[in-house]
Amino acid sequence: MIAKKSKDIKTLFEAKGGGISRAREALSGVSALVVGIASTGVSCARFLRKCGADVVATDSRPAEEIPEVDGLKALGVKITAGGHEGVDLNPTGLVIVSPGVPYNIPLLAAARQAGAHVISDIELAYLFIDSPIVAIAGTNGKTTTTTLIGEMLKDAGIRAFVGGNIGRPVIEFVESDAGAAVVVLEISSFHLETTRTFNPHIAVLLNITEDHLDRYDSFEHYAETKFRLFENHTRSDYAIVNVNDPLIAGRIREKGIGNGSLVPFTVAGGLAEGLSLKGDAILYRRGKEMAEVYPAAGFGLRGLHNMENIMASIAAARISGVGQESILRTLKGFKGLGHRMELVREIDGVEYVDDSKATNIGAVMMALKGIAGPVILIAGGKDKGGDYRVMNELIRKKVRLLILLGEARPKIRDAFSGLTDIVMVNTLKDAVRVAGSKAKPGDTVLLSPACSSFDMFKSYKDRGEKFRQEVNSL
Ligand code: UMA
Repeated sequence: MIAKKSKDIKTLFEAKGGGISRAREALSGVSALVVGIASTGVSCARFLRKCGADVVATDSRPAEEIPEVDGLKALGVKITAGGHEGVDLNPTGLVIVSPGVPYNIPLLAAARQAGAHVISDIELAYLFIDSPIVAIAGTNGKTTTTTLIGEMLKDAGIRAFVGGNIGRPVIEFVESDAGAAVVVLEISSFHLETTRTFNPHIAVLLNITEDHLDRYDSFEHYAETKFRLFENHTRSDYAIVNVNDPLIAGRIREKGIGNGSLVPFTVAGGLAEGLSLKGDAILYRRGKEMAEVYPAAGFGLRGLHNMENIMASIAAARISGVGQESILRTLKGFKGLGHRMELVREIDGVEYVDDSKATNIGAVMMALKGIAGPVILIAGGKDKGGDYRVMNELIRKKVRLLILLGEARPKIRDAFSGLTDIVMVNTLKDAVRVAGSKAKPGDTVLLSPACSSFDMFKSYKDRGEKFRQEVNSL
């Protein structure tokens, strides 16, 4: 039997833009495989069918656990669920892989071997987007910065789509055919593993600290993946980067950071070009023609890491055409996002703070640095393979009591033993009770786990909500 041959898609990557009408021309008759049927996979499968592609979607979860299966089948998507065995790669030319699916599972290795183009949803969408893209990457601060830039554009009356890792798959933008003056995307390293021609006009890199080491074979591998953001930059693009981050600064010194114009920022001060702090002000200088001053205080966002997010947002918004007034109005009105250093309640002089979004070590370090008094830290969850000992100094100086929870408990206890008092608990309820019974006025009880939540909770949001409930029942 002669296998059905997929339409030749080589030319797909040679053109760009044209929205859904070019997508229909380019994708009609293409055999596509969608790997992972969660929010990204569902939106990509739907889009590809709309464009006339033959679509197979596969997921390791059984069909009964995937609510969207029936809807996709009704659109003509063929489903292989409960594992990837039996997926026929023969006619497949295009493979769209969800960010949560590891890069090298056997199915994807076999697809590459068979000559298929394995790309992320970000790359697929990019091929058809006409608007300039602002992409925000970094280990921490991505969602806050992405949201801020979106709000600044909105305040200035500039129509923007905001999506990506923040929770709204970007292919929905292409599918809607709504158009926008700017597309703002939160980009994770998972996305960047499988981009190819993706080239954001404005690329922001906030920081790189250890994360996702359960997925990457080394920290260098994780960092290199993040630098792919700049890979296709040309001279007309912009690289807005935090030069106070030692890894990013080192990279710029050694290899540069793509061919775009460099817009550096730092909270350390003293830059002749870019954004830096001087006393209570942010100075933004570009060449001889631009020198602007913004206040560095009086905003709802607090802490040095948020100052970095603010600087990056100012630069991206200004380059996108937002005026200073809109920027300031947005910064003054923006209260921050939930589960990030969020004050839940104060009881008898003790502040209870929800930082459930701190799913890696760097985020916890930033949280501890931002708190002046003693801390009772609730940490632990699903380990992501990092080395907790980089926090030793901060734990010794700031943490009066460490309450550990979840799968990572023994590993964290071993890392910090002898540095502070440590208590192991089985539930978040017990963690909050122990914290409440030991806290003294002036203390901060901080949930900042340094781990993902999936061993005990649905998500970091779920963990944060449960923490809030327990604190409110104290
Ligand atoms: N799966 C397989 N085979 C495998 C492994 C997984 O089929 O070998 C399946 C899973 O059963 C699941 C699907 O693949 O059904 C995984 O999909 P997904 O995790 O990519 O889920 P989506 O809903 O598509 O969410 C993704 C991003 N998830 C991840 O990167 C893990 C979301 O980022 C993003 O908001 C969404 O796309 C829309 O763009 C979340 C995230 O945790 C917030 N991101 C990481 C982070 O911020 O640290 C990078």
